[in-house]
Parts: sequence; C-alpha cells; structure tokens
Amino acid sequence: MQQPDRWIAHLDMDAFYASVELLRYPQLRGEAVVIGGRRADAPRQLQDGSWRYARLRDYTGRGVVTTSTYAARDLGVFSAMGLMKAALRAPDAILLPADFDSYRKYSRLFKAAVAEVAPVIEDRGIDEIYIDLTDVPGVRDAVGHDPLGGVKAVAREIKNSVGRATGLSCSIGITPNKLLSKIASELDKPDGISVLTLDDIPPRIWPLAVRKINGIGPKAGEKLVRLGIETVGDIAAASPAWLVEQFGDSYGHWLHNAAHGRDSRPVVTHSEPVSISRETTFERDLHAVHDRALLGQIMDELCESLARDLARKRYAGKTVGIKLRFEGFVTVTRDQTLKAAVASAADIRHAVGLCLKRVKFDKRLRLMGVRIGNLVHAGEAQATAPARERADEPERENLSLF
Ligand code: TTP
Ligand code: MG
Ligand code: MG
Repeated sequence: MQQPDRWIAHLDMDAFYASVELLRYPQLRGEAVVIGGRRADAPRQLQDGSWRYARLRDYTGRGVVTTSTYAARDLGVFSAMGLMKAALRAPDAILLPADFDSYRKYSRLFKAAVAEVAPVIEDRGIDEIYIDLTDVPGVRDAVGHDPLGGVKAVAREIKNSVGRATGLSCSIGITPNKLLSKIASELDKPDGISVLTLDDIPPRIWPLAVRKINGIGPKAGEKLVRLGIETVGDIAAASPAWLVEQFGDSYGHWLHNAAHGRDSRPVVTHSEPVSISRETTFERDLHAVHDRALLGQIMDELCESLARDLARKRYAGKTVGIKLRFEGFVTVTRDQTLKAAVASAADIRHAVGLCLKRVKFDKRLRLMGVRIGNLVHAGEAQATAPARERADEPERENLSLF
C-alpha cells in the first residue's frame, strides 16, 4: 500500500456535555441522560445521601435537548429535539442542566492532551479538532503485516492521552484530508478509530447519505434528493457538467471533488479573531435624551474596555460598529470603516459617534455594544498615521447624539 501525502485526523468527543456530567455523577453511567434542563433541574442530594434527579416526564416548557447519552439516543432522543417531545420517547430519562464552564474546562484539557502527542492542531469548536499527523514520528511505519499499524498506534496514543487527562472518550477518523476525516470520525462512534485510505472511498464513503459530507447543508441536501441523488456515490457518478448546471460553477465542482474525496485544505493551527466586541444590558431602559449623560458615559466605558482588549491581544481594527437594542427587542447595528486601523479608546469612540449619527432614537434603549473588526496586528497598524488625521471626517463634538 502506498502511504498518502498527508495523514489528517478529525477528533470528536463522545456525547461531550453528557459525558462531562457523568464524571460528576458516575452513578448515572449507562443511564439515559439528557442535557438541557434549567438550573432548577439540578440533582439534589437527600438527607440519607441518595440523589434525586429531574425526569424528562416532569418537564414542561419549550427547551430543547442539547445532547444526550448513547443510552438516551437508543430511545430516539437526539440533540435539538424539543424536551417535551423527547419525554414522549424516554419519560424516565434523567434531565440535567448544562454547565458550560466545566465543558470549557474539559475542552481545554482534551486539546492540551492531544497536543502532547501531536502538536499541529486546528481548533474546530468545543469538542472537536483536526490534527495533522503527517510529521508525527512513526506514523508511516508498518506494524507486522499491517501497513497502517503506525497510524493506528498514533490514534490509540492520542485517545489514551485524552482519556488520562479527562476520563472521557472520543472518536477519531484518520484519512488523507479534512473532508474525509470529518466523515470518518463518525463511522465508529463512540470510542472508535477509523483509518481510511483513498481506496476505501467507494466501499465506505459512497454508500453514505449526501448530508454526511460537511458542506452539504439542509438546502443542498434536499435539492440533491429531489434530483434523485441520495448517496455520496450518486454524486460521484453524476457528471461534473450536470452538477455545475444544477448548482452553479463553484458549488458544482466542489460537490464533484468532495464526492471523490478530494480536499487539499491545510490544517490551520491558529485562527485570528474576526472581531472583538463588548456590550452591556442596562438595568432599566434608558432614554436617548433624558439619559444622555449616562449613555455617553456607558459608551465611553465600553470603548475603553474594547481598547484594553485590543491592547492585550495586540490588535487594531479598521471597522468600528455599534449594536443598539431598543425596548421591544428591536436591534439596530451600524458600522463605519475607517481609513486606517485604530486601537485607542478615543479613536474608537470617535467612530462610534459617526455610527450613532445614523440611528433614529425613538424608543428607549435596553442594550448597547461596540465592536471592532477588520483586525490587523498592532505592529502593522503603527506604520500608518493616526486615523483621525487621515480621515476626512468632521470633528466628533458636532456629531454624536451622546
Ligand atoms: P456533537 O459533537 O455534535 O455531539 P456530542 O459530542 O454530544 O455527541 P457525539 O458523540 O455524536 O459527538 O456536539 C458537541 C457538543 O455541542 C454537545 O455535547 C452539545 C453541544 N451541542 C449543542 O449545544 N447543540 C446541538 O445541536 C449539538 C449537535 C451539540
Ligand atoms: Mg461530539
Ligand atoms: Mg462535535
């Protein structure tokens, strides 16, 4: 067997939020457990030391299932299902509230544990990452008669490292690219390892439903099915010209390549933030004229906080935007792109003034936020003159409502 140019892994934690809760309540292991309750649904320990749990059948409200244990999935309860609908399927399932702080903590822990084995990691959210294994020592070695022995050993090492650091299990797909690995990590969930080469595409990938490809969403998926295309293999068998006719040039070609398992995207090890923002909700709704001084002061503080965030992260930004929410939940945003990147509170406040001028204030305000985007590293920004000298904008005093 010829080794591929790259070995890329996709790792996804198993029933992540639910599994973190089971670390706290190990007595619930193996039970149907659903995450998605309110704080009042938290388990209570009784005087005799036993625990009392909320059950799905007692739930009323409009909440949805955030995730569920595999035992609950066996009963037909999945993420995004209404809790009351889930209760019809699994009335005895235990309901727990979400605790995002601990999910974030375990997210950091599992990523650090992977980095000890393989450091080239792309963060894809709270419970998943891509890992470039191409340069991990031993990954291309055969073990006995198994030409994939090396890559499987690295996968086991990563899983062991995650398990030791967190007590949690994960599933890993390893293939020559991100597109295939994302599919492969689901093939043997939970606690699985799936290694696929390009030779495995026809038997393992082509029978799958088109929606298994990350990038075929509900709309494209429905259209494909309407056209009689149900599996990835059906896409692979369609002519590129026909796909382009149906889906346009760029998406049509992408579908063709995806169905043949082609994807050259690199593993991107650090992502830059798109924008940084600060916002605040008021204790009472504020009036643009009567509360003008207070609003001005709150906006000054938001700009100062944002400037501190920028300084800490060493960014400057060219686009400053505001978000205002009025009574009745009407939200308005405005932004202003400047001639040069800014980072100081005064420059941000000045741009905010320009944005505010374009808003009609006929209702009371409930929330105010400020955002800076189009970010550049601070070093690059310093090379240019201060924004206010360059921009041909009138002075701020004449402009802003507050
Ligand atoms: P997933 O990885 O999609 O699901 P999972 O980890 O719970 O289960 P699996 O074993 O199939 O990977 O999502 C990770 C976490 O993100 C999940 O534990 C809860 C959260 N989540 C939501 O909040 N809403 C959703 O609709 C989904 C799908 C997940
Ligand atoms: Mg998961
Ligand atoms: Mg996930």
